[in-house]
Amino acid sequence: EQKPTRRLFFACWPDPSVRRSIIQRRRLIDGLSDRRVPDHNLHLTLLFLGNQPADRLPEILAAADRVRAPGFELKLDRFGWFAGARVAWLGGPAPDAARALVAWLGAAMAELGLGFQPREFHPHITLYRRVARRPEFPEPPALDWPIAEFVLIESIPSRPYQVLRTWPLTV
Ligand code: 2AM
Repeated sequence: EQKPTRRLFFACWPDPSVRRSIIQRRRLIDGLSDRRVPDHNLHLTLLFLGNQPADRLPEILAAADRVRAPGFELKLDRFGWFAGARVAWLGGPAPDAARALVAWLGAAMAELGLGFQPREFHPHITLYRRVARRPEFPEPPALDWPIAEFVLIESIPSRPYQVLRTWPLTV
C-alpha cells in the first residue's frame, strides 16, 4: 500500500504587478517552445521538497512558522537557460539575505528528517520548458522585486499551483 504524498516547494510568489512585469519581459523571448509556463504559475523556487508524506505537512508548516529572516530585493536582470533541465528563465544574482533564507529553510526541513535533494540556489523564474538548445537572449530591462514574504506551494498535475501558506519576512 502506498502512502499519500504531496509535491511541495517553498517559493517567492509574485504579486499582480510583479507578475505583469515578468510577463512583459517574457514577451521579449516569445515562442521559445510550446511549453510556456502559464501566467498564473510563474514563481521563483527557494527550496524544492518534492513528494513528501502527506502526514508530515503540519510539521513542515510549523517549522516554517519558526523562520525569522529579513526581506530582501531580488534584481532579475538576465535571461538564461539550464542545459540539464532545458528551461529558459529570467533570473539574477542571489542576495546574501536570500541565501540565508534558503539555508534556514533547508536546515529546518532537514531537521524534520525529510528526504530531499537541495540544489544550489540560482534565483530564476522558469518561463519556458523543453527548450532544446541555448537560445540567443536579449538583455531584459532589470526588474527589482522586493520580497517581503515567502510561500509553500503544492503542485498537483494539470492544476494551477496552490499557495498553502504565506509567511512574512521580518526580523
Ligand atoms: P525549475 O523551474 O527550474 O524547473 C516546481 O516544479 C518548481 O520546483 C519549479 O520551479 C522547478 O524548478 C523546481 N524544481 C523541480 N524539481 C526540482 C529539483 N529536483 N530541485 C530543485 N528545484 C526543483
